[in-house]
Amino acid sequence: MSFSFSKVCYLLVLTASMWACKNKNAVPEMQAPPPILASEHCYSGDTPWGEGGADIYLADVKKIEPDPVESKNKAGMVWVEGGTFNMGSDGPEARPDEQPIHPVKVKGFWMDQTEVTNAQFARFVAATGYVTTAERAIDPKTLAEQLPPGTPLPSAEELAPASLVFQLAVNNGQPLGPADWWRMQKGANWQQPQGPGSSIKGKEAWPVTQVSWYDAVAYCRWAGKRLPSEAEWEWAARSGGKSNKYAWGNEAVSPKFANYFEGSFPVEQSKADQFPRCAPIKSFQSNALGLYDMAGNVWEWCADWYRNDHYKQCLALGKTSSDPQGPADSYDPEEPSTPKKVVRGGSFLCNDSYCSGYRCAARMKTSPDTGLEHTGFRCVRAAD
Ligand SMILES: [Ca+2]
Repeated sequence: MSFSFSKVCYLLVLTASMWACKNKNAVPEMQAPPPILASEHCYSGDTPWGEGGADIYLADVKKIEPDPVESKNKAGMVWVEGGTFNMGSDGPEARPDEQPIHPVKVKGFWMDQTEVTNAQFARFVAATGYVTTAERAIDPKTLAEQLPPGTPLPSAEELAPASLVFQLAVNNGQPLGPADWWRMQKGANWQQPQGPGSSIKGKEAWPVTQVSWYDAVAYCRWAGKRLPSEAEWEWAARSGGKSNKYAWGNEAVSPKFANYFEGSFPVEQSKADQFPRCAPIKSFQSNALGLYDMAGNVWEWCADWYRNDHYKQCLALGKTSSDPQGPADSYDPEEPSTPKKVVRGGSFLCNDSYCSGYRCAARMKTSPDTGLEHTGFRCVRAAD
């Protein structure tokens, strides 16, 4: 079973239901899937790292200058030696977008040992005055581009600054979907992740959340770093490409390994779950490279666009992909109108009955303008 989500998706659910009420016979047309890319577009090596997306957000990201001190700061980073590995999975739990396994080579790189914390992000905001996506009203032009043609736009009130907050779903006997456990909360942002009244006070060592992909890239620019490619992320989670299922090995998930959802997702959380939401960084053992929370806690943005068929295209190249940077465009058949970036590693909401996103090979996708309570990031930096 897969999971994907975007702020637009949530609004689409609302607007589509309103549309259906008003126009019983009118159903918004979905865009046709884009054509499959020719293999030469797979792993386009000349695509600049982390480029692409909505101009309105990228314009502010590009204003961020690297901080001269931060750009030389390697505190909290480890060197990840490069190498060649089999990316993806063909195990019994492997979802179609993790297949087929294909050979990938990555150069060595520096990587943050932990997810970026609230304290780190606060220093970035204090230094730059950056305003995150969730703190701004939703841009109607960007929204319209992601909705099927003919879909009416939400009202100005619904476009007010907001972000997605988790709530336990109510079991009503009907199939449950993400709109049952995500709430679009006005005023939710990185400083008040559950909305007005919540706070990050005392949570300086917790991962920053409610940050969009653009916010993550902006932070990286300030820190003289970048987001990892999806291949770098998986290589690192596997402690240098090992074939283990999880960052800790092959033993089944348990509270000793990661912050995940203990209970019956999404309706009941076990009282024994020590961390019902985020956990402070380094609450669980690191992997063999000294990287923490490469499984669970918060999903982590990668630089790459998401395509469900990407690995098929990579294998079709017939050679090892070298420092791949993802496809040139995005396609998610579950939400064909919405371009998405890759997120990796799973979160405090994953468990084996649902997404098991803490497997090294598990892929997930989110639209780059979406902030979520369970999504953050970590950064990497090239060799000196
Ligand atoms: Ca994580």
